[in-house]
Formats: sequence, C-alpha cells, structure tokens
Amino acid sequence: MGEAAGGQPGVGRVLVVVPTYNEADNIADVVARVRRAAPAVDVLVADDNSPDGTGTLAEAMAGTDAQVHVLHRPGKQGLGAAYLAGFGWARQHGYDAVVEMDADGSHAPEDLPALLAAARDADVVIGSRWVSGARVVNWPWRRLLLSRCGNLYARMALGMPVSDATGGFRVYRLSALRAMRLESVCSQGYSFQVELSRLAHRAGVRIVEVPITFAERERGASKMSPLIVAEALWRITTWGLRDRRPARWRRGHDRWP
Ligand SMILES: Nc1nc2c(ncn2[C@@H]2O[C@H](COP(=O)(O)OP(=O)(O)OP(=O)(O)O)[C@@H](O)[C@H]2O)c(=O)[nH]1
Ligand SMILES: [Mg+2]
Repeated sequence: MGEAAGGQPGVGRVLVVVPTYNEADNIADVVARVRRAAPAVDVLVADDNSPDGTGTLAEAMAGTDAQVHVLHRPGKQGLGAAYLAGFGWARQHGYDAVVEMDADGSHAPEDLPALLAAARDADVVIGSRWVSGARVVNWPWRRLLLSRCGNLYARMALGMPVSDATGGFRVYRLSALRAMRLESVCSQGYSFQVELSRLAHRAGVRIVEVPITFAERERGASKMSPLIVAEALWRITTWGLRDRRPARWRRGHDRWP
C-alpha cells in the first residue's frame, strides 16, 4: 500500500472510489486532480471492463503512483455493484473511510478537502447541490427539474431530512457502512444513492451536507437512461410504502434496527 502515513486528520485512511464505464477522456484528469487536492487519500478506479480502454489507462496510472489502484470487473453491472465492490476492497485493505465520486468531472476534486473536513464530525458527508452555497453549472433545465423533483419526492416518501439524496459525491466512514447493513442493497443504477441515504438515516448515523459546485460533464457520454429513472421512482415508492407499514408487517432486514 502506498498511502501517505497517518491518512486524513480526524478521519483516518481514506479511499476515493471512482466507478468508471467508458471514461477514457476523463479518468487521467480526475485522478490527477484528486491526488493534487487531497494528497493523503488513495484512489481506487472500479472499472467495468470499459470497451474504450479506461481500465488500461487507470492501470498505467497505478503503475506510476502507489496511491492509485484499479479494480477490474468483468463487465457493466451498474453503478451500485461497482461501489459495493469498491467498499468491500476498502474494508479488506483496512481503510477508515471511503469517498464516492464520479469520473466525468461533475464532482470537483477541489471540493474534497471540505468534505473530508466535515467528516471529522460526521459519519456520512453528502456533497450537496441543494443547500445554500452550492452551485450547479451548465446543467440543462430538464436535468435540474429531474433532480429537484426527484429529491423532493425522495424526501417526502422516505421522510429523510436530506436535501440531495441522489447526489454521488460523498464520504462514508466504514463504521457507518457496517451499521447500514449493506447486504440488503438492491439498486442497480442511481437509486443506489437514495438507497444508501435511506439506510444511513435508518441506522441513525450522523449525516451532514456540504455545498459543492456541480458541473455538467464536458467529455464522454452519460449513462443516464429512462430505465435508471424508472428504477429510482419504483424503488423510492416501494421503500416509502414499506417504511410506513407497522413494524410487525415487515420482514427480516426491513425492521428498524
Ligand atoms: N463501473 C461502473 N461505473 C459506471 C456504471 N454506470 C455509470 N458509471 C460511472 O458512474 C459515474 C456517473 O455516471 P454518469 O454517466 O456520469 O451519470 P450521471 O452523472 O448521473 O449522468 P450525467 O449527468 O448525464 O453525466 C461515472 O463515473 C460513470 O462512468 C457502471 O455500470 N459501472
Ligand atoms: Mg455524470
């Protein structure tokens, strides 16, 4: 392991997990920016065998920087599966916290120090687009509307005091992930972020939101699809209805801890 000794003050050893699928135009830049912005943290690129060679590019970076690692996965299995594999890797390698971050430049690595500073006094830090001080740059109005409505619906259906439950720039302490019982996670796409918000809220861990600057991707193609939106809608509705049922009607892991 090449991580800087001592890790992040007040947080410990931190691993930034970057899931990738066809991000060859972005991955080198984003990893370099993370390393500059937060030199004490390590990076794990979780690549789903991208046809454009993202995994090979990441491997080359890992060859010259002992704080960069690559998890090669057999094929495209969705964001949630890539993150769960990355979290498992972090656990096996003794990290104290993981960061979720997109590879497409939407999440600015330069915001990472603020997220890590907030993690000193929190179990989960959400980089939020919808709290005071945040900025959203170059997003088409349709995406803005989808995000605002999606978050409003998630907050109402699930009763969570979280402004940006769909965002994917976050810090989780490993202790929080253990308390959240990730074995119940079923999301494939972006509802993964809502599902983890819900599990964190239910586990009673300390959640804080920190304003970020979110920018539309400049290079490469979005993996967002109507199917992904439909999955999120369906799952949020199902969880919302399930959470409202009396405890004696719920099965197994759906009970409150
Ligand atoms: N490993 C892996 N990564 C994925 C998969 N789907 C998306 N990603 C990555 O997850 C991150 C977010 O995906 P994006 O396509 O940017 O999705 P988005 O940010 O919701 O959509 P845009 O705003 O349109 O970019 C990026 O780093 C993707 O490369 C997948 O199936 N497997
Ligand atoms: Mg994106």
